[in-house]
Amino acid sequence: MDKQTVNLYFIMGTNTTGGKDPLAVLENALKGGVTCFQLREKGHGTLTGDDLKAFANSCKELCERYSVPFIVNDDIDLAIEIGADGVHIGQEDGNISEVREKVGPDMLIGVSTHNVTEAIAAADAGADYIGLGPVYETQSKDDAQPVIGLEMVSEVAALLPGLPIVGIGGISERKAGAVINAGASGVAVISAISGNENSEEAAIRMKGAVLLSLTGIEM
Ligand code: 3NM
Repeated sequence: MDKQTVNLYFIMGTNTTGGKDPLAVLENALKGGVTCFQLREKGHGTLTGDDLKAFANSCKELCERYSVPFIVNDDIDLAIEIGADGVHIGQEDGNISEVREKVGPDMLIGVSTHNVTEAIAAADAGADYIGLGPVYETQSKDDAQPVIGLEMVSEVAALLPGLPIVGIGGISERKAGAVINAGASGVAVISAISGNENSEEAAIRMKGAVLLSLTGIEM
């Protein structure tokens, strides 16, 4: 998997948009240039069953229109059923090689990691990319682990130079550059895009910050 694919990784569920229409938020984020999208339908009042499937299909269609990979969080069966581009799993969601058996050779597998041991284990087991966090304090995950800071990003990036590493957790437009400078290939965000009144503008500015740090060129 190309490191550029995770430059600006947007995560959303129907309960993370502050009442705004989630499909409108997603489309605006896509217009603003997000490079990857994960549907993370978790927590109170979220969709299940056929409603979730229909919503996931709508997200997938939108992502296809913008040629952006569509990744499903946790729900491997749903990812297979609707033909998602990838699945993202946590440390408690089973063994990566078993997931690979299930999804086949082509689907991307991303894994949430929080330290060097988990990152190396995920890479060894064939993860296509890892999420690494929480880099900063986050309001978007109830059971978030303790903050790992930029030093951990640098440490993991130095150990796994070939692996796309996505920093996650409390990353704002202002902080994105530092995460990239520490060695991440990209940043994954919920609130920085969906919590903003204008998701397209937020994505454009965030992408600019990421690309400036990666290339030194103002976009
Ligand atoms: N996973 P925001 S932090 C979904 O550390 C998620 O693994 C994390 O949301 C981890 O950009 C997080 O609003 C929430 O902080 C990210």
